[in-house]
Amino acid sequence: MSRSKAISIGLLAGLIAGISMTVAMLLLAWIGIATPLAIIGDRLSVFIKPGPFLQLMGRVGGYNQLKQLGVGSTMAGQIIVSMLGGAVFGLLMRRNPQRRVTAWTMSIFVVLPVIMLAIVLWPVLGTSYLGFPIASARMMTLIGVTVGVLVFERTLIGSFLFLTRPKSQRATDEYSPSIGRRALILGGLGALIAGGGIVLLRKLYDAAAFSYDGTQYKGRIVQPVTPNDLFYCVTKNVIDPSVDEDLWHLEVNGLVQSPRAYRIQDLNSFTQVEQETTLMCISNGLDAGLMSNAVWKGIPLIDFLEAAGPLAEAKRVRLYGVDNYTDTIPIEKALEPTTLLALGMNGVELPDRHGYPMRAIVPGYFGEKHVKWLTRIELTGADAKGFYETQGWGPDFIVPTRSRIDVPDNDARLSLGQLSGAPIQIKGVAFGGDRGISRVELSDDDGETWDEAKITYPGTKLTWALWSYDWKPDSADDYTLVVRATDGEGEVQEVEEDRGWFSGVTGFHKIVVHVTA
Ligand SMILES: Nc1nc2c(c(=O)[nH]1)N[C@H]1C(S)=C(S)[C@@H](COP(=O)(O)O)O[C@H]1N2
Ligand SMILES: [Mo]
Repeated sequence: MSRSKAISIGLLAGLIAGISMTVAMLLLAWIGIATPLAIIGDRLSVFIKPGPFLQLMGRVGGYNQLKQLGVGSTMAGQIIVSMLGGAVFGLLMRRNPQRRVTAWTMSIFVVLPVIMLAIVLWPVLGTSYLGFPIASARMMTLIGVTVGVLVFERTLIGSFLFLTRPKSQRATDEYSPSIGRRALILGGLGALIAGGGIVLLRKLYDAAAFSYDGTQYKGRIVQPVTPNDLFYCVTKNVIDPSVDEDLWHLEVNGLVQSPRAYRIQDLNSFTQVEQETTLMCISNGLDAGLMSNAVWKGIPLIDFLEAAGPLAEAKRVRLYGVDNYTDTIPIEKALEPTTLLALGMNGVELPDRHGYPMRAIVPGYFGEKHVKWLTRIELTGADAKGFYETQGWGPDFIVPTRSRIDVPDNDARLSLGQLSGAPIQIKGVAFGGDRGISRVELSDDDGETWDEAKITYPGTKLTWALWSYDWKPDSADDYTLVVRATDGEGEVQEVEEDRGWFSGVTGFHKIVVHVTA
C-alpha cells in the first residue's frame, strides 16, 4: 500500500475511533462517571493564576463559556490526537495491513494511554458525580478511562481492517465494496455515531450547571432570608454532582487517632443545630449579588473531630467534595461551635446545587471554604492548600465588612413632583462576616457627609443586616449615594490597602441617581 493511502486510511480510521471514544465518554458522563472531558479542566486550572484566569474568562464571556471552551477543546483535541494516532498506525501497517496485531495495539493504544492519563490526572481522578468515596471514585474513573481507550483501540483496528480488507475470490465478490465505497460506509457510520454524540451533548448541556452557575441575589427582591431557589450559586463543575445517598460516605482521617467513616444513617446519632449564616463569594464585586443568607441545619464539625481525636501536629482541616473540590480551614476555626456540617437549608434537605447531602458552613470566611457535597475531612499540617488557593486566590479568606445599595437602581431617575414630599426609600444589605453589623450610614454627596440609616433586620453576628434610609433630597440634581457599615466590633468599613488583589475587594458601593423636579 502506498504511504499516502496508508496515511489517509489511518486518518479516517482514527477519526471514527476518536469519535467513538468521545461518545463513549459522553455516555459515561451521562451516568455520572468522571471522564477526562470534565476533569482535565480541573487539572489545568490550578496552573492558571487568578489574574490570567479572570482575563481569559473575560475574553470568552464568563465562567460558563470558559467551561464550555474547556470541554469543547478537550473533545476536539482528543479527536485530533486520535487521527494522528490512526495515521501513525496506518504507516506501521502499510506493508501488511491485515496483520493480526492485538498485543502491540493493546499496549500502545490502551495500556500506554491509560498509564499516561493516570499519571497526568492523578490528583483529580477521585472525582465522582454519583458521590462515591474518593478511593472508589478513583477506581471508577480509571475504569472509565480504560473503557474509553478500549473503544478507541477496537474501533481503530476494526475500521482499519474493514477498509483494507482484500477482495476475496468468492462469488459474493462482486458485492464486496471497493475502498472508496467502504470509506463511505464507514464515514456514514461515523456520522451516525457523531449524531448520537450530539444528541447526548444536548442532554448533558441541559443537565449542566450553566443555567444556574453564577446566579446572583440582589436588588428589590432581597429578603432577610434567601429562598433556596434564589440563593446565589457558584460551582467549578460543568455538571454538578447528584449524590446517591447509598454510595456516599463521610470520612474523617489524616492526622487523627482513629479515622472514621460514616454512612448517611450514622449521622442520626449526632445532635443537629439550626444556625442562620450568610455566605459571600471571594469574587463578589462591590455591586454584585454573590451573597445570600439561609438558615442552615447541621452538626458542629467539632463533634466529628472529637470523635476522631486530632493529633497535636494537626494544624489545618482539609475538606473534600465528591467533585474533587477541596479547601482548608485552620483547626481553631474548625473547632468553633458555629462551624457546621449542614444537611438542611431553610427547612428542607440541601438542594443538589447547594451540596446535597452535606456541606460545610464556615461563618466569616468566603464562600470558597463552605465546601459542598462534602465527603472527606482530613486533618493536615500547616501548608495544605485548597483548589482556588492553589490557583493563587487568597491568602486572606476572611470576609471584610461590605455593604450594598439594592434600591433604587444605579442610574435611576426620580421625580420630586411625583413624590410630592414623600421621602425616597433607599435600601440594601450590610455584611460583617462573623462580626455582625452595628451601624449603617448613608451619604448623598459621595462620602463628604454621612447620615445614620435604620437597621430593619439586624440578623445575628453571623449574618448580614438589612437597612433602609428615608431620603429627602433638597433639590433636583444628580447625586452620588454611598453606603458604609460598621461591624459588630466597631470597625468601620474601609478600603483595605494592604489586602491583596485576590483576597476579595474592599471599598464602597456607590450609585448615581438623577433627581428631577
Ligand atoms: N464541592 C464544591 N464546593 C464548593 C464549590 C465547588 O465548586 N465545589 N464552590 C465554592 C464557591 S467558590 C462558593 S462561593 C460557594 C458557593 O456556594 P453556593 O453555590 O451554595 O452559594 O461554594 C463553594 N463550595
Ligand atoms: Mo466563590
